[in-house]
Amino acid sequence: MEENKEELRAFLVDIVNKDITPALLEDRMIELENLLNTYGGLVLLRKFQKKDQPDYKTYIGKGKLEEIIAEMQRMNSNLLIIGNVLKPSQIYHINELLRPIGAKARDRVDLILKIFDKHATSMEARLQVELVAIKHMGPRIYGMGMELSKQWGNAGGGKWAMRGIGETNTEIMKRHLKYKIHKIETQLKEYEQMRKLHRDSRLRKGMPTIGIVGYTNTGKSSLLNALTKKGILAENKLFATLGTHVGNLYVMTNPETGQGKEVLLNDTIGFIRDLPPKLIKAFSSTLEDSIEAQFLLHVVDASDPFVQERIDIVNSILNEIGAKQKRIILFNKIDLISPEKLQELQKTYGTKDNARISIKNLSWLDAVKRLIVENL
Ligand SMILES: Nc1nc2c(ncn2[C@@H]2O[C@H](COP(=O)(O)OP(=O)(O)OP(=O)(O)O)[C@@H](O)[C@H]2O)c(=O)[nH]1
Ligand SMILES: [Mg+2]
Repeated sequence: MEENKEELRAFLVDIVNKDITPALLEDRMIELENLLNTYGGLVLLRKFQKKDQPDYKTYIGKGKLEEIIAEMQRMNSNLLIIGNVLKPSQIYHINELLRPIGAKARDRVDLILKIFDKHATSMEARLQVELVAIKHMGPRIYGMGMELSKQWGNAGGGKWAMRGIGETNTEIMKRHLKYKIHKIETQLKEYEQMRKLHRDSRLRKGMPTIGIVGYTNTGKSSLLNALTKKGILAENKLFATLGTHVGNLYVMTNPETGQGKEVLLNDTIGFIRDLPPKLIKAFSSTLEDSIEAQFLLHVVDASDPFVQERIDIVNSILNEIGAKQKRIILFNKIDLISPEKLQELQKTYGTKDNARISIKNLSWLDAVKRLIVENL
């Protein structure tokens, strides 16, 4: 990607509702900053605008945008990150305004896609990212075609003739992208079928699958590693995991007879707020193993100041992808919270069907295994 070559010196802008609390505003900013850091950029300035109705043409209000562009030029910034999901024409118009100062604009989805692109290592994940990128960028390209045809049309006398050229190019582009989408979807179908075969064979063997889900960076991969010694990359980055990882775990189902059972744990992509449905859908085949799982372990970062908000976001995405099974919350990272906060969590969420864990201290391992056995 073109941006990888030059140092990214970014301005972050978030357009928020007028009634947002300062704490939530700060949380959104930190998350946006984390996304940019994960992608690999330097934050020069953070700005927000309180606005209930985004600007129709440029999303950010006109005056505010002019002010931002002038300041970006002064500070030699080459990237404007907008923490919202913009319409293709809006991002196009902002980019046009940024062109004279040699900078570009990206919205939240662009940024997440670029991170996905950077982290996709398996062939399947790469295909999924490519698919969603085309679906996301496609309308932008058509939008540009429309813009161009309008500009050409207004420029000279031959309005209809010139518009014709713009539309022809758009049509060619549309056809090309349609073909590309079809090709990728066919390839992805093969992976999906392979996965289904594996799932069916596990079912025949009576081996249950348990899905590990949760907000991004909460410790899902760390949990799988701790339980199965799988050695999956776990790092302090958003969306470190793309695609699925499975690990086997042997649990004792009857301590008296020494009888046990092998279960499969399934780790997958983390969730984040404002994730557009089409982005989730692109990963639906990898999420399928979780949707089909016997139950879900929902990993929550206990040290997060917005625990309930994160739980709600994950639950709503799970509902959206049709995961109906039982969800068991595991509060992770309890090494990072005070005994008072721990008590508070206990009071709010109870202890039945929930567990408190920390990957830094493995004394909880047996409690989690017990929870798994109880729910098999
Ligand atoms: N202090 C502390 N850090 C933890 C704990 N569990 C995980 N981490 C750290 O949290 C970061 C994220 O861990 P991951 O296991 O990669 O999280 P994930 O949920 O798989 O993240 P994504 O795949 O990016 O969605 C890593 O830096 C871990 O070392 C814990 O119990 N305590
Ligand atoms: Mg992970």
